[in-house]
Amino acid sequence: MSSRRDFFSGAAALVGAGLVTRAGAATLPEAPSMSSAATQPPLVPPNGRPYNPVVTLNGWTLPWRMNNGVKEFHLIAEPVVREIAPGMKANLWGYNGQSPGPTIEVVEGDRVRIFVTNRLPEHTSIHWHGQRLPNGMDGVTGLNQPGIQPGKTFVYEFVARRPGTFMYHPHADEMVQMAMGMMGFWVTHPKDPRQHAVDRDFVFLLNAYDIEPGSYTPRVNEMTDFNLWTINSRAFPGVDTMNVRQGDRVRIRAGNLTMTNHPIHLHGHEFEVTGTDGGWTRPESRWPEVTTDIAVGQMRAIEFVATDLGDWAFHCHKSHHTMNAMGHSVPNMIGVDHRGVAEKISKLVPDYMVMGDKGGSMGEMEMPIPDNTLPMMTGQGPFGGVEMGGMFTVLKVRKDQKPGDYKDPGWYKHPAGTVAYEWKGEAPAVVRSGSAGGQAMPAAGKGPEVEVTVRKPAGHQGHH
Ligand SMILES: [Cu+2]
Repeated sequence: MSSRRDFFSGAAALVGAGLVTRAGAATLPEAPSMSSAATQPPLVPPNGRPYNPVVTLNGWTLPWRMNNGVKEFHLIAEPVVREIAPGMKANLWGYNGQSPGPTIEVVEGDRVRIFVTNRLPEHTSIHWHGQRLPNGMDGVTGLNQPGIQPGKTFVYEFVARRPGTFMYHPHADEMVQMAMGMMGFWVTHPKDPRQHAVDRDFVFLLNAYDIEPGSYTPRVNEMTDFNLWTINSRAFPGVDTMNVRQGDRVRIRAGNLTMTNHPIHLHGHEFEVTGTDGGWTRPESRWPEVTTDIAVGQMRAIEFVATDLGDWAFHCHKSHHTMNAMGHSVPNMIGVDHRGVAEKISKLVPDYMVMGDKGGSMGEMEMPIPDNTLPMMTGQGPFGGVEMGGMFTVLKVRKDQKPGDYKDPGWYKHPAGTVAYEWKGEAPAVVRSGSAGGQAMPAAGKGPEVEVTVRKPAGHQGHH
């Protein structure tokens, strides 16, 4: 029988989280399962060595049991239904009820034993990306171990030797299993909790799916043309915000398990990259940034002090990664006055959609979309449509966000006189130069014509 724990917030049900089993050593540890895609509060370690727990955006940390000094976890690879954002669910493969799977948190030097049960219709394995471990624990099917067949359980055991930021994912039918959402985050905390201590430590994976509008299951043969760019398998406005207190030292750790790079950009603050795949960066190697590129298979930890109050955008800077699933071959209609035309075409082609003729502002546009599909650009802010999707969320810096409180404080209330405003005075006539400009260069290959054009009558504005 499963026990139900209450320390997780709201209606989120953590099922079967018995941290100590009745029967003891000879049994499998229980495998807690998460039914909610909401961000769960940090799991304060109930036993073992102390550490400062992380917060997984739209995710949770896997409880463990101690067995003669060994931290034992139980992962179940299985089909899951993941809410990508309100209004859209996806049939994915994941671990313990969700995709990504739960975050695993251990302490440098911990001996760790992970039981992996396969409830998928094909074999799998887990590779502990970035870890120092015995070769036979590295999880590459065929190279380091046979695949875990459906219905079977394998045991991985190693000492978490190096503190830092890691990921886990299958090394078996990889392209399919990762395109279906099989992945998770791993943090090995330093032995001394005062080392690298921060006030808030957020973690998530960058991932991507190819889900046709109106359908539920990713296409798994996709190599480049993904249409849903997600933060921990959530698309904006489904990505929870990162809520911090003014003056907090904040760390954000991201791992990239998509097939392309993501220049991750933070507004309002400069950060430093304090951790990479290989561990902590040396302080003398750091420089300030507002964007850092995270390549395929990489992990990055960035840190900053949240000095400035407000709601600050945090997003991938590839603009098509902050949009949700869109059709292909959409023509650019900027400058085309199509008033009345769209309506006529819609009668002939029901799913016809016009890119805005004034810059494509679709955030405010009402158009019919298939069931189980997110609008391309959406999310309501205090001033209207945010016109974003995909890899986008908000860092909320507040004076009164209590330590340990991760609840959304609502929208920022801007002090009077600090919001951009509309100019309502006279607009002077714009004076433009009538010349092409003295610096204008003749077109290539037109050299001999220059002398000819000199003879042309005054007033001609061609080449000089
Ligand atoms: Cu991106």
